[in-house]
Amino acid sequence: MRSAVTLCRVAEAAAGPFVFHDELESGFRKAAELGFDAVELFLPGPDAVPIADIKALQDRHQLAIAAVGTGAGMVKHGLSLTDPDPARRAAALEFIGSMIDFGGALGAPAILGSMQGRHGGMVSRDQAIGWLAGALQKTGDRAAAFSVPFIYEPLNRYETNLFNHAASAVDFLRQGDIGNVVLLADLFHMAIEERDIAASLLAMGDLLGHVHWADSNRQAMGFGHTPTGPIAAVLREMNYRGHLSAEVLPLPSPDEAARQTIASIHQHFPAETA
Ligand code: LER
Ligand code: MN
Repeated sequence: MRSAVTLCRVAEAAAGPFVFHDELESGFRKAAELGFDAVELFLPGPDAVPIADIKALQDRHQLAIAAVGTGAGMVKHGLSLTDPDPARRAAALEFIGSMIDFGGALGAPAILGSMQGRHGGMVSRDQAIGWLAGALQKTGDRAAAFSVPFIYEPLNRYETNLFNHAASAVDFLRQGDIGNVVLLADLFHMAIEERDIAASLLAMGDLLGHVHWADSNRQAMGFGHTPTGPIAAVLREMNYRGHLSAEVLPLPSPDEAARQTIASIHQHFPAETA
């Protein structure tokens, strides 16, 4: 289990659930000072920051890249994998592919969150899920070239109507024969949708690949009312080795959100973080 904190440089996501929004140099420095193992990057696109610059920051601050988000494709360009227009779907897949290549060069997986889109209007549920499955087969293959998985994130009902629950996402990946794709457990979305977060994590089994370590109100873990003890216990029982990444609102300030995140990880994983 490794700790990570989010760094966002997407202007359209300035009010989003990311801890540090200032220059990458500052975000890397703060992450390192607070003792994080890694940073998760939310950038405008694959060419926003040269890979060599990111590697230099990693070397200077001794931080891994936990994952890279693809949501800029949605918030900047309005792209989604379930758009009724085939040209827009193709553009969405190409944007995600370029982010897989960008992350891959840094040894990091890419995440599909908001770019999964939703069904409705001209698009039936079966149609949207078929497009999503086809896209995930391709993104899983593309990520495999870098020996990293591709990460699919179920979201709460206000952000998608495709998959809101761990169990249905697990069935979807297993039945669709979708290889090299793992699931992201965002504990904020799960606090809205799941009956029992710990049981749902357990049901993900070896498909659990990444965790957004966020409390019920999307603040740092410990600032809301999610019962963290049973969640940490189940992650230990599963021998979870991925990241706990703080994709949370920068409240009451970015520094305090980051400090609380690290404190909660030390509190719940004393042996792993000793
Ligand atoms: C992205 O990780 C996420 O959790 C979604 O809510 C997109 O905003
Ligand atoms: Mn998330």
